[in-house]
Amino acid sequence: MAQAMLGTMKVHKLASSVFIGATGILSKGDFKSLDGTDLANTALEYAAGEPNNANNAEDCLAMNEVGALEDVSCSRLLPYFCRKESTKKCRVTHVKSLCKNHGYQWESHTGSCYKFHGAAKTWRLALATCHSEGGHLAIINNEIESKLLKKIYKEHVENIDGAKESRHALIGFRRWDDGEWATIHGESLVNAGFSQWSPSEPNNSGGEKCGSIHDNGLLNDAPCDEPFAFICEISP
Ligand code: 2F8
Ligand code: CA
Repeated sequence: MAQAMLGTMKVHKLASSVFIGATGILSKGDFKSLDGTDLANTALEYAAGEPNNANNAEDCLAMNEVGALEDVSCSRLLPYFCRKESTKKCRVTHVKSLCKNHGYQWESHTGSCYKFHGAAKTWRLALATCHSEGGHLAIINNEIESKLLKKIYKEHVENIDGAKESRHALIGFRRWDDGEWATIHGESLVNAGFSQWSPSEPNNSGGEKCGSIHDNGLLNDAPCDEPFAFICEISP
């Protein structure tokens, strides 16, 4: 993998480092890949003196032009690589194994798997938690998925711990700076396939820019900085 990345960097004449899919955002210094693999147990080659957590502000990993790793600030602007499994069959196999490893439940009706996190977190930390498991905050793409998440919510409501309010759980949409509500993948709610707000929502009660699912399966706007339960999804 690293060799292929180095080859691509050469072709594109990238002299600087590139971000790789691993961070220590959730637990400082414990670098994990985006699918949750603990990098402490992996043979990695760091550049000399790295990781050094300079200014106590380096929670992301980058690879330099000779293939060695260094920790860098997540706020830096660097090139990056994306990877997508090549065939649908291959992606499904990969996803099913991720789901199993991280305690997600596979749902044939939607072709995704889901995990209800009862230990409440703010929207941003919930987003990072789903990413660390190889998933994303759940996105509702149709009524079937809304009903399914409502059912999952009901099954786990008793496990909610530390939430500001337990009648809703955070999912993957928010109001962006242009004022529009869109999913974490940048699609409008209508284009994503589900835009039904719960009655009287969004009500921006006390400043609410983050998305949640109400216990009736419909959408709510919720405060970004208060802890709530949340639902992650892994999809092929
Ligand atoms: O469902 C109505 C209302 O419920 C809560 O406010 C009492 C939610 N806020 C929090 O949970 C902090 C609102 O988002 C929701 O509109
Ligand atoms: Ca609201």
